[in-house]
Amino acid sequence: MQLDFASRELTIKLVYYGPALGGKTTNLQVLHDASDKGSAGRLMTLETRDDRTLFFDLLPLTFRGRGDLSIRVKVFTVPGQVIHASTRRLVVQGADGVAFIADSRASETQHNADAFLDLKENLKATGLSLGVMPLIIQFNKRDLPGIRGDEEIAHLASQGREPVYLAVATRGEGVVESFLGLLHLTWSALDAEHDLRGKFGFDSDAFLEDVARKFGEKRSVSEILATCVGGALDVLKPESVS
Ligand SMILES: Nc1nc2c(ncn2[C@@H]2O[C@H](COP(=O)(O)OP(=O)(O)OP(=O)(O)O)[C@@H](O)[C@H]2O)c(=O)[nH]1
Ligand SMILES: [Mg+2]
Repeated sequence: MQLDFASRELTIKLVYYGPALGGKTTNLQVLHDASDKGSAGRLMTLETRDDRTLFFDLLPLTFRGRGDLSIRVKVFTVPGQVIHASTRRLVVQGADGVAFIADSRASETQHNADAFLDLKENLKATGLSLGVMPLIIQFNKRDLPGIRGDEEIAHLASQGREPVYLAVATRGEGVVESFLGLLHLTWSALDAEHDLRGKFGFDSDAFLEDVARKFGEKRSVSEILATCVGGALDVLKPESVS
């Protein structure tokens, strides 16, 4: 998080992490297309000819909070291919929250697990810990054959504290839900740490409602957040994690 007192601008960094071809770039494209044009900046992507992310993607979003604080959210993706290990470490540096985009196909289970371990190690290398990082998990590609069933995912979700969302990113399903789940968790963690509400009178519930409207959502934020299939949406305080 960066706070510029002079311009009353707060910047947070969210990172989409996960195995190669899981759908991270697709998530950002959907967010870019769904958001109103006043909020989203240009989506920057750097890809090879076969659409693989080479360095990272960046989607800058700006929201005017109620009061005079403006919030910038920089959403990054890492390149999932194994060879880009050092780039992932650079991109994840200073992350305030992480969305892990998993591939739902049973055949990809090992790739998901490898990428999750890679996330954990890269966070550790940059002085961050997965234990206190606001994190959501998205099981993407629910439209494909050979996926792990809803029950299996619900069972997995019930064992962890991270909110889990199901998605078909190519159809835009579950994408805004995952993003709002992540923003909610990240915001709550920052508020608990820095008392943004006390210092700026910043109303995070109203902020999230505003963000949902910017994505053309008609549902309330609590309805959207409740689409997660497991995990907890309340925030662990850093001191409660050993
Ligand atoms: N069927 C299906 N295909 C998807 C879905 N989401 C993404 N894809 C496709 O999967 C491929 C990879 O998607 P990307 O978004 O480029 O994946 P990525 O995670 O950014 O991949 P890297 O940049 O290599 O890490 C593309 O052809 C997408 O169209 C989905 O929900 N269902
Ligand atoms: Mg990509």
